[in-house]
Amino acid sequence: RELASRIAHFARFPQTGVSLRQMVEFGQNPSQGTLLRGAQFLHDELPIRLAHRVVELDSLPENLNQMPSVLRVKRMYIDSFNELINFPKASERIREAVKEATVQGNGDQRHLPGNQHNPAYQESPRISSSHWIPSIQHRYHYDVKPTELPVEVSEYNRSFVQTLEKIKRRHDPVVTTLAQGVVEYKQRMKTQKIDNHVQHFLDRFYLSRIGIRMLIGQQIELNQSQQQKQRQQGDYVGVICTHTRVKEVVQEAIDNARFICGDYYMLMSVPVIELHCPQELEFMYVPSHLHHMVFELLKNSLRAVVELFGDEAEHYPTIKVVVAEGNEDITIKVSDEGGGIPRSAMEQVWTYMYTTAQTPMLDPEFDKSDFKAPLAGFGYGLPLSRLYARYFGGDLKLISMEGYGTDAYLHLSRLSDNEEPLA
Ligand code: W6P
Repeated sequence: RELASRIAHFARFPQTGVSLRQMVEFGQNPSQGTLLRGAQFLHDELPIRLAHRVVELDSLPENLNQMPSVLRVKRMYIDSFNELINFPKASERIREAVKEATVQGNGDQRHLPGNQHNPAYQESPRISSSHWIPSIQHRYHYDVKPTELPVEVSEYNRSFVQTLEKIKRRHDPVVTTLAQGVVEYKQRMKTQKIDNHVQHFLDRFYLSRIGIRMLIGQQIELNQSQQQKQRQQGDYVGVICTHTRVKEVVQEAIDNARFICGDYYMLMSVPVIELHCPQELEFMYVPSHLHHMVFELLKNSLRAVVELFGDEAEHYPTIKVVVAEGNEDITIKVSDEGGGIPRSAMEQVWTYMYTTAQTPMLDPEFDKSDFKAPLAGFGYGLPLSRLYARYFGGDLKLISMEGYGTDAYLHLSRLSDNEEPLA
């Protein structure tokens, strides 16, 4: 069909990675003209990324790619792909206006990296100079004088953001839908383990999803702060905070995890979590990602400790969080004395496995209001946290002493020049 060949066509283009630094440089006090360039970049880039995912879903083994849940997810990607390629390109008038208002500097316009070396991409008629996003050194040369822009520019931006919001919402249930697919797959295959091939597919798929949602979220946020005429709120550029205060975010994660834990196990006394962190340490990051990862690690440690010592214990061994500041990395170590993980089970920790205890949540008849989410162990927390870490050039590692406890090392790159990893 025509659709199939369009998807195949877009999937032949390489995906273009963006670094945290580029996102920040692009998003600092963007004018409507800059936002339009962002919209044009996403208008080109998102269909490529979505097409790659559709092709990957199709090339899953026969017994997987025909499962209802997998087909539902594929449908979402195809619908969003269609919406984007049917979204009109900015009109000649709009593009001319933005180009006119652009102060031409020394002509050294820069592209997002990656594609300029790819001959296929250069042949593509979709690429025009308006696709280019200036880097910070050239920002002021290329910035746009907002007063000179016709209203059509902001109208176009607003309409594109609406499309992005719709797409983002459509894809909200992707993780749970695919998780349901994994459950069905394991039932059908009568196995508890998931195939290495499937594991790698899911890692790539979810990593790609993190990237797509980051770019979409950034464009939505930048438009909203521009519309509300508020200067950038404090240190925020979209969802990125240029001065993320590590101690503050980690302490917040500690408080939340302890609260959830006490509530879940109905504890008299919740394990103490000690934090050692340089008071003033800050770096460029997405605070919500940082919170998510640390919160996830702490829930695992709390669960291990409470389950080892029982929910009636008066005292638990303290969980220790140490934050270290290096030149390349900020590393957050979470240490618990929760008995550790057998070496043979280490690999399982990173696989996407919904254990039987969690299946009720995936039953459509199941009453969510009755359900008590397990403290940790939906099976997705750790592998997804590792993907969040890797997305900006970090990593997550576990070292365990069976019979004693576990150390989790969360490495976060502070260089912020790492391009998005795009498999
Ligand atoms: C455990 C198992 C685990 C996973 C992740 C982080 C901490 C811990 N502790 O016992």
